[in-house]
Amino acid sequence: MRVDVITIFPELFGPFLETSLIGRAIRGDLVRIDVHDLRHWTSDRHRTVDDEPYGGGGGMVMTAPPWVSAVRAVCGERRPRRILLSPQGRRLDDRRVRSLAGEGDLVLLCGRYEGIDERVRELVVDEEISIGDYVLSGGEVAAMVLIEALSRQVPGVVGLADSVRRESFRNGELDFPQYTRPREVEGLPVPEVLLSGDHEAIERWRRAQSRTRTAERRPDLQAPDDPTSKP
Ligand code: 9WO
Repeated sequence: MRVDVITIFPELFGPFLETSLIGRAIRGDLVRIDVHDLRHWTSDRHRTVDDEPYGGGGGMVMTAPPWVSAVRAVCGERRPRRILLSPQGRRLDDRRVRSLAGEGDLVLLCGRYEGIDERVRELVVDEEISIGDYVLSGGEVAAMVLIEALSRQVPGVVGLADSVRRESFRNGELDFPQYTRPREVEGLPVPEVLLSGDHEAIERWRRAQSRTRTAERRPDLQAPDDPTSKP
């Protein structure tokens, strides 16, 4: 997988791309992530990327020319999917993550200020994605969310034990409760069944917990392999 990110704050991505799972994936050439400074594609002395909105109303809007030049330069001869992170986008979920992971190359556009000139969308954006219904100060953190979720779908990035555990979410169910040592925390014990050594009983308990939790907390999640669930 290859991802190019365009932002006016490339330094935000440094530690994120060096740390843990993603750092290892990049060093192992499983994913390639290049971060580009939008200001590189400005031509004035102050490297300006924003201007006042036509029609007034205050705030600043990102100007189209640097974006158009940057996206075209980063794409070169390639035809990557060009994604703008914004609250106006389609909501990201597990299904979309997996389908994007199969897309191949992506270019992520991270906006700032009060918005981006609409012609950027018309000229160099294929799709807008939101990670949730809230406004951030820019698209960078949303891009990191997308990169992290996508990287986990690349074969070899996540270990086997974890990838098996992930199946529960793929089936549309939440994780069961987890416990580790010590046996007791401030009077709270570990459920007896987990200490029993009865692996079938443990599996049944975990499934029941997952089901109850999903029904209580996220009734909107479907469980396609559960014949008692709604269509
Ligand atoms: C800022 C603002 C301030 C006053 C009134 C309205 C306003 N809208 C915005 C705004 O949407 N700014 C955006 C900041 C411009 C594009 C990049 N920014 C952004 C992306 N904020 N939040 C996201 C985002 C991206 C993905 N998923 C959730 C939020």
